[in-house]
Amino acid sequence: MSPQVPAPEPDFTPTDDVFVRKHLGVPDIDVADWALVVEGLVEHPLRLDMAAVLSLGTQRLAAFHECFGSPFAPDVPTRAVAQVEWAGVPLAAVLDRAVPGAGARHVWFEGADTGSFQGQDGVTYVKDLPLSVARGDVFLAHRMNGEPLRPEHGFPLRAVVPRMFGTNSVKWLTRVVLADRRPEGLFTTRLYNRVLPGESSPGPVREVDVSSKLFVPEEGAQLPSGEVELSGRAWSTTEVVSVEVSVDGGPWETAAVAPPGAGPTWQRFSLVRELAAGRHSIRCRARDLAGRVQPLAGARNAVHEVGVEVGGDGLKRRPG
Ligand SMILES: Nc1nc2c(c(=O)[nH]1)N[C@H]1C(S)=C(S)[C@@H](COP(=O)(O)O)O[C@H]1N2
Ligand SMILES: [Mo]
Repeated sequence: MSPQVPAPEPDFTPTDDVFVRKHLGVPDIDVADWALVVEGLVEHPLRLDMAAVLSLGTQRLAAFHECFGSPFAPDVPTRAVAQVEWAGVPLAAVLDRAVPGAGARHVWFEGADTGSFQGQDGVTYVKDLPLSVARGDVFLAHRMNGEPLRPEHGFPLRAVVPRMFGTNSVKWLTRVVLADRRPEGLFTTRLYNRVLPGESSPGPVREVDVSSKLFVPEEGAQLPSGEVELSGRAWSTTEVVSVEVSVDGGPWETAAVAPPGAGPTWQRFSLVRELAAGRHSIRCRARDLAGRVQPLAGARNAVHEVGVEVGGDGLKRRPG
């Protein structure tokens, strides 16, 4: 992409359409009783109520948000992706106050949700990141798309880890622990681990894969024949440099891809294409700056395919 092309304004998924994931249910939290505790290997353990969090200042972060999907079906694509404008404060501002000790290497994030999962009782939702990664990337959000976080999205405060799968973005955040080791647990060392291409042993599910999704037309759409705009979004840990579209298993055609934004946002792609009457399958695949390409099948980020029906002359475009 030419550097002269200005980055487009990010587009956001309406909150009503953002997917919701919860392993242990939605905890009922009264913000008046809530606090974020920061402890472990820190010089100054903290207990921050919401006023103290707000006193750190409020910044915005536009970021795509993608669910990894079931840890029991690691090769099944979920296509659960959204883009959100978060408001909150970088974790670094909190860590600057707590001052991690010399031995601190890992940051544990604990949610207020507890319960049973996969037959195990008394489970808490805990995730962790290396301290250097957490300090650089983690954002603590109390607002989503211009309104306070809704209960199901982590009210009153959640972690957001840009360019990592949603599983890392701990909701209902109540405790941050600085430690010299990773936490053993269902969601850290047992589930949500995978072997990446080119590696021999499993590691935690963190960075997203290169991926793309067709937004328009949707699966099952009825379209008039003629020129149709095929469009969607593509994202990765780095810039998406190309998206190709294939109709009915035909050759891959190069779509127009918007330049990347300054932050961790997705990129729009589109291709205008003539479609004759009949049923068609449309697929898209993205390639990123690191040379990663979406596989055709058998992986979480396998190419997305939608089936559409193009009518003959009788099918008119529906109003609205
Ligand atoms: N405390 C807590 N945080 C959590 C989860 C959870 O079950 N409990 N689910 C995770 C998963 S798997 C995803 S994909 C995201 C989803 O965030 P959302 O529901 O706001 O879209 O939250 C993550 N954070
Ligand atoms: Mo998820």
